[in-house]
Amino acid sequence: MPKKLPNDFLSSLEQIVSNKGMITEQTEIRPYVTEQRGRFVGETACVVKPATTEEVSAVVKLCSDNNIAIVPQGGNTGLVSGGIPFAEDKAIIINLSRMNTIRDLDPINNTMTVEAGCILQTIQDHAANNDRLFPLSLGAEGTCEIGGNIASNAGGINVIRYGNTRALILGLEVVTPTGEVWDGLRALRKDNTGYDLKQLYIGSEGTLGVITAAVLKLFPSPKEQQTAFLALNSLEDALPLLNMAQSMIGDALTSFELIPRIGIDFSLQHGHGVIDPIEGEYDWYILMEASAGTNNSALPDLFEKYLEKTFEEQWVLDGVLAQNKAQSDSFWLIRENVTLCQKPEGGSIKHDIAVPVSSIPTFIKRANIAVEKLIPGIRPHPFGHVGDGNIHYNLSQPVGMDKQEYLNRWEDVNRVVHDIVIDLKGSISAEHGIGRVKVEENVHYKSPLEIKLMQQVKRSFDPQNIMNPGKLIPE
Ligand code: FAD
Ligand code: 2HG
Ligand code: ZN
Repeated sequence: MPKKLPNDFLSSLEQIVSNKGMITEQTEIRPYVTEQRGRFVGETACVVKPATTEEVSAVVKLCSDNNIAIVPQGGNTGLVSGGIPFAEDKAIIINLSRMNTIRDLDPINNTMTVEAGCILQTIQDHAANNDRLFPLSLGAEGTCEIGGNIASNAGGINVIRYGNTRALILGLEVVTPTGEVWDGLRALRKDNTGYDLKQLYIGSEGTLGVITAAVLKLFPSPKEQQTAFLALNSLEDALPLLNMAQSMIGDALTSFELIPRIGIDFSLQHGHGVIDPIEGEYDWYILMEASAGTNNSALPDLFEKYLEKTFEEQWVLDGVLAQNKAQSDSFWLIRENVTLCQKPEGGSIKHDIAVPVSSIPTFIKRANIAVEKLIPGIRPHPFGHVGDGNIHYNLSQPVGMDKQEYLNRWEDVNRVVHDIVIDLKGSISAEHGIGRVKVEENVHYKSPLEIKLMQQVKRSFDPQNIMNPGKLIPE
């Protein structure tokens, strides 16, 4: 059972958010404390769902006065257990889902002001309906919320062109750990008036304050799009293929994703409506997309010339260029299923790593040898945003091995893989963040000075340590 809260605390909360904004029934609380990977189930006595910034402010002030910890939560799709409280935390969840108003869209300024609980897909659709693009895109976009995206500085499939969430935010509204409201909702592309506080909140994973609204950058919506599914001659050939794309189609390149054969096999076996676009089997594939913001651009010509060149150089052995939106969607369906279809294959030990793009083949080869030595029969499933140097180096259990016995090796395997990442001057978390699950690993690899500086930032924003304690940095 969750730790008991002070007697009158729950009724004071209810006075702020009314019974519509409170969940105290444990069976109803369960989905809010269960994280995506299914590895952990947390505990809380209460999920609060405020409907306005004023309500968030009042709830946080009440928590501060009573020294009760807070875990901010959006769509709860995070992959590092940052959005759920653990038993020892005695924390409440502030879930932002009811704050889902789009406050404004300014087509001339190319900005949109949204509340933290807006679902990412709703934001994308609203931008598209106004002939604009909000380019953040990831598999969980139908469920994750912009506040969660901002707090975790999400990446996704368009980073190569538009940057990660950090590059897409112009302003924020935040409730501080004492319940004050910082109105930083500036819609400016230039503002050089001191420390850029919004950048501290972006990627802070709920440890510095509760994000309640944001000003987002919009872009021209794509008018022409080219999507290709290519079978590589070798993993190494992904590098000249990317390099050539950047020099021949330049800025128009929006996605460059790596898919291994095992990912296609899992998707064909467990996914719905997945079709292998290329006859024959190859070890590695690239799904790439380019787009232009105007009609009748040079893009189709350039793309065709580029593809010819990749065949001439024999970097690509076979490939399909999507002829219409439906075909392009069918390529992206494979990519989506590559993520989802690891689950039915049993235990999967995950890594979300980045190395310099030039070191990707070395990383994958070295890691494959190391993990096979550790657990013979382990099945590497490296995929993802190779154009950003970001690989989800996920490892499915050997066929027939006991799932729990395999998952018990999680930390040993992480250490072997992360040692290689650090040796190649990479990062142990490219886009998913640190949350709860990578705190110790981060401390192991970062310098004590870097950890100390982060702790000083945390202390100066949240001296009481009530904002998502124990997440991101050690207490
Ligand atoms: P939550 O999971 O609810 O929270 C995430 C963190 O942010 C927690 O620490 C929480 O405390 C904090 N937080 C949430 N809301 C607020 C707020 N309003 N104020 C302050 N702190 C807050 N991630 C990627 O980067 N790239 C991908 O390609 C990608 N693909 C995914 C695909 C699938 C199928 C799934 C399940 C997940 C994927 N993710 C990906 C991970 C996840 O979707 C992102 O991290 C997303 O940004 C989390 O948003 P959320 O609303 O679910 O946040
Ligand atoms: C993706 O790119 C996500 O699909 C999820 O970041 C990665 O399953 C994973 O580890
Ligand atoms: Zn990803």
